Amino acid sequence: MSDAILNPEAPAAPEHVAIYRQDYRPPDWLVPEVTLDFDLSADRTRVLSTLKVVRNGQHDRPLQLAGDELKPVSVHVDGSQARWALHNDNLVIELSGNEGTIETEVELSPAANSKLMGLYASGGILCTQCESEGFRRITFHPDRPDVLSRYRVRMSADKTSFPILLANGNLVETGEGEDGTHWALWDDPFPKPSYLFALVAGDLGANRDIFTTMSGRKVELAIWVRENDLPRTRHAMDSLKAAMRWDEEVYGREYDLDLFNIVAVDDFNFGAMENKGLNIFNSRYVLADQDTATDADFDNIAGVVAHEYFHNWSGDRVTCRDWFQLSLKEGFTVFRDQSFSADMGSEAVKRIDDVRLLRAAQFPEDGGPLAHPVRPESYIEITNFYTATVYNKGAEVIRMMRTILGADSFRKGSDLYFDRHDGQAATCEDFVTAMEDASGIDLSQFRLWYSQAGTPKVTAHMIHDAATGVATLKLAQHVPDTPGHSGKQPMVLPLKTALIGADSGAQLGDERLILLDREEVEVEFEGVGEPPLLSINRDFSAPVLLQSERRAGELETLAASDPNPFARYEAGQELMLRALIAGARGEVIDSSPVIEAMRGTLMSNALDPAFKGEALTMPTEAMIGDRMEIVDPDAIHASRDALRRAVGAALTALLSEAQAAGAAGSDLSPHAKGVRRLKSVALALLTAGDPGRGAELAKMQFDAADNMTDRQGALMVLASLDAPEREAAFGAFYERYRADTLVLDKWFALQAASQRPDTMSVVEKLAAHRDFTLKNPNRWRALVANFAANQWAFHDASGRGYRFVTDMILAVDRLNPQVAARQVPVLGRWRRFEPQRAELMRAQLERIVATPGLSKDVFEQASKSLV
Ligand code: 0A1
Ligand code: ZN
Repeated sequence: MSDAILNPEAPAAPEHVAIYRQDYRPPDWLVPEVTLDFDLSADRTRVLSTLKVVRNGQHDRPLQLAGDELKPVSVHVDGSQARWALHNDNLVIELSGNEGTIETEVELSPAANSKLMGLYASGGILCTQCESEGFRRITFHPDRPDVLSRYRVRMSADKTSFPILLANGNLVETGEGEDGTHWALWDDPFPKPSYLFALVAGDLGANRDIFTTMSGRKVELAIWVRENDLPRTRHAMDSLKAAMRWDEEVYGREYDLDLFNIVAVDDFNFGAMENKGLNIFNSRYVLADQDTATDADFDNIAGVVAHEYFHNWSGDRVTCRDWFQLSLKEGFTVFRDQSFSADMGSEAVKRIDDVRLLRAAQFPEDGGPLAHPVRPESYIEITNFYTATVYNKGAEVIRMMRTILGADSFRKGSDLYFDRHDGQAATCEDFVTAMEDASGIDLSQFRLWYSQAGTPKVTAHMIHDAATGVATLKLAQHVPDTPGHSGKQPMVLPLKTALIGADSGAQLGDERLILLDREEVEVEFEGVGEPPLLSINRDFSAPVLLQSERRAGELETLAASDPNPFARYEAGQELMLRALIAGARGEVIDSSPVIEAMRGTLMSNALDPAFKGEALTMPTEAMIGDRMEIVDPDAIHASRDALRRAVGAALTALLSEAQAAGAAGSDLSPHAKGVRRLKSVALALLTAGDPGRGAELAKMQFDAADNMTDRQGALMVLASLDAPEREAAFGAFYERYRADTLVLDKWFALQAASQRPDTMSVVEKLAAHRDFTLKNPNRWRALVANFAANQWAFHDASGRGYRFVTDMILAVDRLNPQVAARQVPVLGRWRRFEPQRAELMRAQLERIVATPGLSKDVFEQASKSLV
């Protein structure tokens, strides 16, 4: 029943309209105060909202409150029934004065909310996800990030089912209600946009701790999980405290509330969410112990816990003006979490991992139909823009500013940014301006990193004049065209560069920071006595594709002796890539340079095991494909397999030694993690050389493991073998962990990633397995995303893989469009493949676009991929 006085028939929703950055207008109405009253239950939740609204500037436009699948039960303005109308889900209210109090009431069913946006139920817990536009699924509201309000939230629920009631800010009061209910009143003193609102109601236990801030304030910390998961929260708590301390020491940022809560839920679309004072996490980024989590899981937990915590300043205290500015908080916060993780472990290994991710996820995006700038110009569905470009390339942009400014000026710039914009909704432009103002360095041209998409290509060519001792480095850049944008301007590319003596293997002079800011630049190095080798883009100081002529033996020398660990790693990878690409082109390759480089790495006393593990990891099949004009998955697979076999057979003794080493599972030091990493990398190579022996060794490693890293490493090797040990190990793993959701995801993922001729059939069977479900994003991705990332299997020439993934996208789209849409880009890469596969992929995209009732999320990704 509604008490509408004016409620004309709502016009049909406009189909998938695009929103443009240049259309930004400040909000018509501000909302200084929000009071919410929740009467919570899984099937029927009543939400009463009271908004204090104030006209913003001189205009006569009505108040527009966004809604998504909401039906108003009642609407009142200043206590009286109001004139309102629904236009495309939005509530439009004509207000005569400049202020008003708006009360709306709606009813929701959290249990029926399969999109996991707004208020939903996960395993008996009620929780919210509001970024980007989920708040409008809870109540009518302007729901845009530049409307900041103070929130007061009352929640009431059945005491037995929901003994714990949490929201943002401070707990003001609790009490008992009627019929076995209880209530809690929360107040958040910091004005915030609606996307940072959160509440949780559930039967949860807490791991509690205290953190004393740099000014001596005590903060109560709590990580809320199901009671029996409490023992698995220790690492997350340690990570949280380390992150809080680090942000004080490195950025001078102190936590601002008296309590900080983290809640873990099993059903969550992304990794975690930085709601003010109440972070909500996908349980995979909270729960870990030696027996169920790998070292990589532990590292990811530390990284995500830190990321969400760091958002308290870079996101919450200073938020985004509009969603085009998303990288303002995400790029900066990713950079902050990367730096934190580097400081907690090995800087070089962390950089290698981050660059690997950038190349695997962002470079393909930048080179494909969905390429967009770090600050996009338009979107249809904003959740499609939580991308590797906005996050990871955005982090690279911040990193480059720090490289150009130097650490001290960068810190002055971040201080100025936080001071100047505290409590505001800011823009990427504001951030760059603060950096300029603090450093005195002009970043006008540098701003192109925010507006030009595409990975710049850099070519390097060096000439050495032995007589004068002058080496001349000629550099050129080209920024490729991307959809809707051609004829780009040269960018500012900071390239850390040094010369290495070809004879001595020693660095010749100091490292230089070259700013390549025109199409072509020439740089001279003097006093170069011996033939120089080029060590360029060290630490990956600019996110570019580098093409450099290399003389015979150059990469080998750099891989063995470049004093910059990242550059050394790069030279080794480039050496492998050249062999792998040649092999995929059908050339007969000499594998001995790769074998000798790997032998050198394995025998080195100077390198730590973690670095060795990285250096011995061959580029993935996808990465090889990214470097080829046309991707032929079968040829790439054969080439990589052949090189792995050759290495495994040639280095058996050294690899066996590395595989036999081990570290106590309870030891989480960087060294112990490195030993385990190297152990499983060595096992994989050994197995390539001798599959029979490999199967035995892997099964032994699997059985003897006292930690998940060794166990999963062994199972990963077994997954691609045809041996009785494979079935035995997978069976044992399933029996042991079938009740553990997160570990069972690994069981699905490993099979989906296996490199066997029957992987497709196995994956199809797994989609019908009783433990598979479309409703849990982690489980769906464990199977579908891992399969789609398995280049050789997914790109089977029959097109069966494309059909399967499309079926899964369409099936999950009906429940959860965000999960579905994130899987579309793998099909969108069709132009990169040989014509038959390209056609088969395209046909599936056509099929998606033609599907009735498609979400706008999937529509945007699929239709843009076809253009
Ligand atoms: N701001 C979060 C990311 C996030 C975005 C959307 C979500 O739900 C659809 C959830 C989380 C972060 O960067 O961690
Ligand atoms: Zn974030």
